Amino acid sequence: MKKVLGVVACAAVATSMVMGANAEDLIKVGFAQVGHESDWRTASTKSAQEVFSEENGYDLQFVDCDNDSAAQLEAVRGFIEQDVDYIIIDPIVATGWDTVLTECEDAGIPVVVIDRTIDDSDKYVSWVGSNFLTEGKACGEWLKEYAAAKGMDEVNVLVIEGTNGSSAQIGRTDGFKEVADAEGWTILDSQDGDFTQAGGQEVMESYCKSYEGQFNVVICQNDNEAFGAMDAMKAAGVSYGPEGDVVLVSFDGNKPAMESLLAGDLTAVFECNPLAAPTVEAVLQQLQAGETPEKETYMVEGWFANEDVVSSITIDGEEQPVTQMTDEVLANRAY
Ligand code: GZL
Repeated sequence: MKKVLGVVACAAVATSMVMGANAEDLIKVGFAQVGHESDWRTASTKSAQEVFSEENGYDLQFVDCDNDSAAQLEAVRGFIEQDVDYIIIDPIVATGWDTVLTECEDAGIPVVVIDRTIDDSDKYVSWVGSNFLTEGKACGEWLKEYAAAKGMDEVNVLVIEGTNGSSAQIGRTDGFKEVADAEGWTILDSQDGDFTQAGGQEVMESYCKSYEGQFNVVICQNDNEAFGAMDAMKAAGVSYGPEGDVVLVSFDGNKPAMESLLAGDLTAVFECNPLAAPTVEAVLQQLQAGETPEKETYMVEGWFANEDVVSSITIDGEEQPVTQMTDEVLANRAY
């Protein structure tokens, strides 16, 4: 590929993490991060910056792509221009990747995908992340058991989705819908809250007007949307939580959400582990050693509830525990 000097006009500017000498001895890694939209993202970025530090032997070129797919593609092309050793991508959306991944391949730069998936190209060495379809199914299977235990004769659901087109939104939506359809539940509406607190509040404000008195379950596809939904429901006089009129659940499980679960605002949380960077680093070390890493590595994550009404759920034939949130469980959380 011809390399031209030029400024890569990018919404986000690569931030070199190298302060000391001997920069040429460091492994140069370009990381195109989704953005800074959520607590989950903050934890993911912090983990990556700790792992790919200069003292660990890395020169991290970090780009926050601000949830802008065009900026993310430009960031990756910028890494090619800089001739980094490896490129890490957390893809904002799952498609539109084959062209730029071909450019990475032509430049001889291995790509590792972290967290979300790329669904229209396999021109990357390895992916490390979560099974979003399983997370969605876990939410559905838990609600099935919870509704039965609580004698809920109707389940009328509102969903606040994550960034549309992201694999997290696709998987969680499809997984939950599979159970909802099998159970005959009514999904009254399902709109994009963009994984942000403001987005969750805006969608929930609209829902409180359009579906007043019609819903008894709200599924938020991340913690921050759930915090926004709480503000909207409070303002509309809608009660939520185990003692309220509405079952409110979220995905992710960062500390603020687990505190909310313990306090009885959230009824259940379906964990999505943001700490994939150490596993990605192990992949890079394998590549450095000339070894072939696994194509896919899944993060370990669990399911949590405020009460011990449902002690386990079965997902695709496998029984999995549901952990009741307590002070002790909260104190032992890594993030
Ligand atoms: C999922 C991750 C999602 C989180 C959100 O792995 O990509 O993006 O669920 C984050 O909090 O914004």
